[in-house]
Formats: sequence, structure tokens, C-alpha cells
Amino acid sequence: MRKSVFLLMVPLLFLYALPVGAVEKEERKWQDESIYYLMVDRFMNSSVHNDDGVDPNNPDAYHGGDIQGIIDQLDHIEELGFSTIELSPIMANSEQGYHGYWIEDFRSVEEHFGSLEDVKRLVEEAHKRDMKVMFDMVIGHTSPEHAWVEDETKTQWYTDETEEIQNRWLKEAPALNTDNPEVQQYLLETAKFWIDETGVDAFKLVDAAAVSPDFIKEFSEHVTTLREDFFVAADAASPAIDGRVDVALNDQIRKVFKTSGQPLNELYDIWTENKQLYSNPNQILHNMDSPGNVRFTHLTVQENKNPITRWELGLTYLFTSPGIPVLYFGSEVPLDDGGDPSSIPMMNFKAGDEQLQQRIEKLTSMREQFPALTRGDFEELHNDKGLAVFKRTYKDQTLLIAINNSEETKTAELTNLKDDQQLTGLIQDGIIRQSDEGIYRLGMERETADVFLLEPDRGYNWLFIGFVGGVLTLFIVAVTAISIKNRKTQNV
Ligand SMILES: [Ca+2]
Ligand SMILES: [Ca+2]
Repeated sequence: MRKSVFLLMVPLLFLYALPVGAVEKEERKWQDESIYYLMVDRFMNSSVHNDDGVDPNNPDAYHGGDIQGIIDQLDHIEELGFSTIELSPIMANSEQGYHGYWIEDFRSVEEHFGSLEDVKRLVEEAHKRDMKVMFDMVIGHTSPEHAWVEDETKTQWYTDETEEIQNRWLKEAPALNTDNPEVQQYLLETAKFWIDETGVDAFKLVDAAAVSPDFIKEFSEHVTTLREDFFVAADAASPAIDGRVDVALNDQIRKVFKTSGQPLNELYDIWTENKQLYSNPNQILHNMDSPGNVRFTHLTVQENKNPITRWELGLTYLFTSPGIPVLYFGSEVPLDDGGDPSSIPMMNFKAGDEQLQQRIEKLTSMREQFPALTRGDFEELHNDKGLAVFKRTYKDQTLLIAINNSEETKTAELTNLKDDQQLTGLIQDGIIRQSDEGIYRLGMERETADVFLLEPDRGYNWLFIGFVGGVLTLFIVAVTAISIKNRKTQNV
């Protein structure tokens, strides 16, 4: 019987590797971090022993999430590539204070979340994975049920000033008099307490707008005397420190990326302003979702857009522009709150969108690999009708970020780059070479974004072509040899 020779497909070899940047690994700075921000009560419920009064059907009640739950899900956060975890306030809160804003005791852990021992373990587990931990701390208000409210010796600890409070959880809360030296002393000692007891790496001061910039500065300086690399951020612009949530920028990012066809010019304008306002504008915290806001996913759905496409564009900007990107938990699903920010369901770890999570992993790993994305200067090369190209350079490393937010294919003709280079796409794997006229023509399909590494033109990849050619030749030789041998066997 004649044996058939099967034609085998030569497996296509995708030799995929990110090109190595020219910059040596340096000591980590806060601006190199990528932050995953979670609400403790709504993340993961691992212990039923602290579920007293928990009611998942009541949006205002505790839903059972706890510190052990975060420890159990560190893999999830690590797989997405985040280097820092930010926790909603963990301090003891009043009934229905699931969000952590109604602090009854600044120096104990909310009993629904676990113990101080649990928190210490969480920080240790995170550190083992080379991740840092940031605590949110409400600094300008307390719970109406805080013992100080009824304490006659502490009447000066509160102020009667009734500023317009934006945060819906703080509207009814009494305002602390943070100009009072006793209150200041208490808060500084509280910072020391958490650093000493848990090993935490950073605080984000919530409600910072209610506190004088002088005290925020003092607070920030105080913690750095305790630990040099400690980082303090504020949830509002404060002239006192560089680390703060850039609300104006965040609003702009949400507005620009929620639907296609919108220009990207204002994003760069905000950067130009920030550069003048802050000594290190790379320490701003920027996000697309945060507690209290309607989820970005819902904004895109309202515009009849594909949320995944919109998230991919927005996140590419967020993770490659100056500042520390913060992803609010559930964005990776992506969660739609139906337009009601008070709807905060438990995190669903099984529902994640594969494509979106891959984009997040790609972006976090690029920030690890290319310091130009976290430390480089930021220059606009092209910004016209929805296509923007930004350049980031750090030492010998240059990357370009291209975002086409328009509804048609667009091309940027770049003439002010070094000669004889190539632009290697890190997301879509394309290569762009300089034309004979000296132009780099960067074409982007509608609603796509990519990051390009500028590197010397390598010509055709002869090593790869040679390798594939060699494998093919060997294959043909082997098949011929086998068929000759078979024929001989048959003839015998
Ligand atoms: Ca629990
Ligand atoms: Ca409580």
C-alpha cells in the first residue's frame, strides 16, 4: 500500500518580543507606579465572620468585602500588572459607612473589614509581590457619631464653617478644624500610627479641599521624616504638594473619549498648564473612573458606542501621558452602573472582558519596560481633527503615542524626527519607515491607538527571513528523503 505524504503546514513562527529600550533600570519613583483603586467593602468577601448586618440587597449597607478578600485577590491585581493598590478608607466607620468616609475612630480598622493584623498581613503580602499600598484617609470631616462631637473638651476640634461640600457622603458630616494645632497633632500622630503598625507606603488625603494648604504641606513633610520614600497625594488640587488627583484633566479625558469624532487638543493644553503650576507634574493622579462619578462605561453606552473600543483609547492615553494612572476597580469588567454612581455592586471576577484586560496588561507592562512613558518629557507632534501624536523622550529612549479618535482613517506626516529610524508598533506590531522624502507617514485606522518605539531602521529582518528559509529547506529535504526511502521499500 502506498503511503501518502502529508503536506504539513510549516507553523508560522511569531517571534514576539518587545524591543529592549536603551535605558537602564533605575530606582523606582512614585511617578513610575500604576495604581489599582478598590473599595474594600465591594471588592471581595472572604470572611463571613465579619458579616454582621451585611445586606447585599441594600445599596447603602455593608456588602461584606474585607481585607482578607483583597489578600485572596492579589493575583488578579498583579496579573493586570499594577504596582500599587489604593484602598478606600479602612478606618472604623459608622453604620452604613461601607465607603469609609464616616470615620468614628482614626486609629482602628472597621470591624466589617477585619483587624489591624489583617491589614498588616495585606501590606506584607503586597510587598512580597513588589507592590506598594496606599491608604485613603478622610482628613477634613468625621462621622456625626464620632465621640469628639459630644466631647466638651473638644468643641474647638470642629468648625462651624459650612463650605459647599461636593462629596455626597460628606454633606452631613461635621467639619474638623484642621487649623487647630491639637487636631493637627492628632492627624500627624495618626499618620505615624498607620506607618508604624502596617508598613503602608502612601496616603491619599480625601476631602483635602477642606484643609489649609499649609497643613497639607506639613503633613506631607512630616511623613517623609518618618520614611523618606513615603508619598502623599490629595484628592483635590492643593498648591502645597505635587501629588493630587487632577479633576480637570480627568473630566476632560472622560469627555473626549466617551465618544468618537472629538478633538484631542484640550488634553495637551491641560498638560501645558500643569507644567507651569507644579514642580513635578508627573506626580498627578489621573483616572477615568472614581467613586462618586457615573462610570465611564455608562457614558459610552449613552453615546451608543462600543465601551471596549472607547476604554482602549482612553486607557492608552491615561497610561502613556505624564502622571500616575489610576484604574478604579470594575473598569476591567467593564462595569456599567446604569448612570447611578451609588450603585456599586460587588466586583465580579469572572466577568472580565478578555480584550480590555489584555490592553490593560499591555499598558502596565509598557510602563515597566519603557521609562520614557513614566519619566520622559511630553511633546505634541500632531493634533488635527481627532488624530493626535505625542512624543516622549527620556535619555536615549523615544516613544510616540498615536491616538485616532476620529471616525475615519487618518495619517500624520511627521518630518521632525531623526533620520533613518523606524517606528515599531508595540500594540499592533506594525513598522513605519522613513520615506525617500524624509517623512514618516503614520496612518491610523478609525478609533485606534498605538505606541511606537523609535529605533534605528533595521531594514528587512534578515535573521528572521533566514531562519524561516532554513526551516523550510530542512522540511523539503526531510520530506524528499522520506518519500525516496518509502519508494525503495515498496520496490523491494
Ligand atoms: Ca466579610
Ligand atoms: Ca463600624
